[in-house]
Amino acid sequence: MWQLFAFPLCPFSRKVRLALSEKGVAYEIVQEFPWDGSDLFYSLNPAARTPVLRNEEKNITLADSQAICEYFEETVERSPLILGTATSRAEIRRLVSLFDESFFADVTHPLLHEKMKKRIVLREPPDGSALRTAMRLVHEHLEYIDWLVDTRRWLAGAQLSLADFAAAAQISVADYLGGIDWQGHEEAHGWYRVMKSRPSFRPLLAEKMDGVVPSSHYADVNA
Ligand SMILES: N[C@@H](CCC(=O)N[C@@H](CS)C(=O)NCC(=O)O)C(=O)O
Repeated sequence: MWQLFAFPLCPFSRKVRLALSEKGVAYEIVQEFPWDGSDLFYSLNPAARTPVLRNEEKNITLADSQAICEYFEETVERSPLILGTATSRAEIRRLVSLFDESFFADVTHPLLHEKMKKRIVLREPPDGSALRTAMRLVHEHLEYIDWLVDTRRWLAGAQLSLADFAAAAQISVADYLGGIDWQGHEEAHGWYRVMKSRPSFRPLLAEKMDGVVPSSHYADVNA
């Protein structure tokens, strides 16, 4: 059995959870907070970041969400998520990296820092100006998703892919933290509602992070 070392609001762990679930790979969660991790977690990933995936029987430890997703892409045939021609696969990887890096840096990380870490770890009030900047930048990312959805069936092209799950994972954390305003982003909103209603998404929407209350519409698949 795979064990995923993760905490509920880690967007990279969410991306892995969605991919594992789509591929039908069973796993159990070991709750781990990177800022207060166990000796085992730090020994498994000296970078001290979630997600880490461990299979003790097979003596396999994987770290970094993209390395983990690529591992299962290569070892599990069911539900390919990096698929199509070499050009299509390059486009999927480009978008995954855009959401993992730019969306995270512009939106998810500042929201996590101001609304989660300051609340439960640092015991400091959030910085309003950092939150306003994140709320401004989220519109630019949602505008780009509007454009993608307007011109393609799914974010990276004709097929559902890891790009959709990487984006939805980041958005779901931002939405939990009240950082998503869909006004003026009907296309992106419609796409996210479809993502949210997939069975793989359900366990994420049902889960809460201790000490951080989700936005009122977060778990509503119609909102
Ligand atoms: N590129 C890595 C990024 C992982 C990452 O940044 N994880 C965050 C949590 S969402 C973390 O562990 N940060 C360290 C900390 O908060 O102390 C991946 O895709 O897995």
